[in-house]
Amino acid sequence: MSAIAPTKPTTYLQVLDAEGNVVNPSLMPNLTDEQLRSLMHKMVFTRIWDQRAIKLTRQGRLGFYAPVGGQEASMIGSEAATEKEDFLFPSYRDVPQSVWHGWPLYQAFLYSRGHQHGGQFPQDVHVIMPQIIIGAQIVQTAGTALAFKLRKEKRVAFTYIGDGGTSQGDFYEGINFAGAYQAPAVFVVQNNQFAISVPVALQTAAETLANKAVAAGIPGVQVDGMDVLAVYGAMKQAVDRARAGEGPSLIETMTFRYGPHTMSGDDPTRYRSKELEEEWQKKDPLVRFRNFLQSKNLWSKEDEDLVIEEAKAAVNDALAKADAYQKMTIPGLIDSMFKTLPADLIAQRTEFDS
Ligand SMILES: Cc1ncc(C[n+]2csc(CCOP(=O)(O)OP(=O)(O)O)c2C)c(N)n1
Repeated sequence: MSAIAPTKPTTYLQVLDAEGNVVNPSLMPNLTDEQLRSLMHKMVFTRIWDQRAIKLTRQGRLGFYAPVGGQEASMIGSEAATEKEDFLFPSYRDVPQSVWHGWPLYQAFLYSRGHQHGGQFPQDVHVIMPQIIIGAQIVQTAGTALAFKLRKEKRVAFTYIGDGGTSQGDFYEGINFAGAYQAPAVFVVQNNQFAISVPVALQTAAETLANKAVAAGIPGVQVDGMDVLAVYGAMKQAVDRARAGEGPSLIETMTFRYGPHTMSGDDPTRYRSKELEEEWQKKDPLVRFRNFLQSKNLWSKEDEDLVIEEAKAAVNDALAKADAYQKMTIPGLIDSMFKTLPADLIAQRTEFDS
């Protein structure tokens, strides 16, 4: 026997197969029919708005946008297992979780356009502006979770990072800190297999990204990220553990983004094969969950059509509200930064006004 052995393989959780059959009944989360329908509602809504957002970006009506198609189960299943009081630290792709956690859609559109009001969250919405700096949100989550622990608040801080982000120093720093202080945090690694164009195999020699939790002394689990029930179940356990004072967890969701990295110019056909894309499209989270719900008479074509109409109307309303929102001005930007303006900014503002 060699004294130096490879890392232990990670546990992999799956509830539904690609056709929507239950393959692991013991992992089935405890959800009411209404909660099951709500997961489907949110996934369909998100798919429609994502498709619309892609078109709007092409028309120049939105600014920065990172497509989410394919990742709905990973995003919706995880956010649905949290409470409103829990604090979300999203990254640029995590707009759906932020909206389902309370961020008004029109503000997400303003954020996409670079308007400062997009990031001025309502007081009771516990979400911070999506992070662009890869990994910074992991450290912020660990710190916020520790604050909840010190204040004896039964709240959880949760966050998302991509596969590529787990190569960043902040990732190791944050999960280590959370582990050391047993802070109530949940870290979701959405492994969509590419960091822009770089595949996971070029990022790390780790067998799985969930295994990275081992060094931080926290539990790590790998989940079928195209299976909303598996994601929900894993997240619920992690959130419950954190709230009960049992410390942080890391969840790696195996998923795939169908679109480009962002709408700002990359072409996935230059770094991904058609076969790989087709292979993952066969695992589509909406198809399998729709099959599952229909087999239980919990979803119909009429239900789906209603959500599609609702989503289209919501996007139109949000867009109209974003269009009508007061345009940003330089004095407005300066005034919004401080309660009392410092002298140098007063001077700059006066110079600008004159
Ligand atoms: C600190 C830092 N370095 C580099 C970048 C540029 N950058 C933006 S997205 C990205 C790749 C991220 O890939 P991944 O973490 O897998 O997330 P995904 O977008 O696939 O969900 C990089 C390198 C950045 N935003 N921040």
